[in-house]
Amino acid sequence: MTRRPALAVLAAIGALAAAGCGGSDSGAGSASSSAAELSVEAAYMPQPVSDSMAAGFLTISNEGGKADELTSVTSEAGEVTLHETVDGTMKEADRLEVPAHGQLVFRSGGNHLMFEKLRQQPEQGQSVAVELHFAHSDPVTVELPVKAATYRPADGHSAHSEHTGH
Ligand SMILES: [Cu+2]
Repeated sequence: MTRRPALAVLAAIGALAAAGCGGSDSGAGSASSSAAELSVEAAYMPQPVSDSMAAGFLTISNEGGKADELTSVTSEAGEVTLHETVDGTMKEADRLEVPAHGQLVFRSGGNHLMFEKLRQQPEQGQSVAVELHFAHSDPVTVELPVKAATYRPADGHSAHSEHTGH
């Protein structure tokens, strides 16, 4: 009697390894010259109108030659989830890509950080600290200054209606 579960397991591991890093070039190892190089700018939180919920926006730039992924955001202020807007409807995202030589942009009407179960309602002039966690890069801590509820960065527009569905 022969048993072959070991083979099946090996095949599964092989498939995982192949799918793991998404890159078509080089695989693991000596990639120090092509790692993601992340920086964050334009972070802010419009002063929330709700005492338990708020949105946050920022831009993550990647100067490096390798893509990374934002996998989660944590904050002492409350629970944070990633939301993306697809065809005008927002939905929670497990992770969002930061493309090589590109940007992951959170802005009104598009991707946003969703704060829920806030311990206290942030007010203009305060700031909210968040920690960004990535698939490959080290975590990055960012302060989101709380702006007026009507604050819009240069090309923003009407943000409020999009959160009435929560
Ligand atoms: Cu949302």
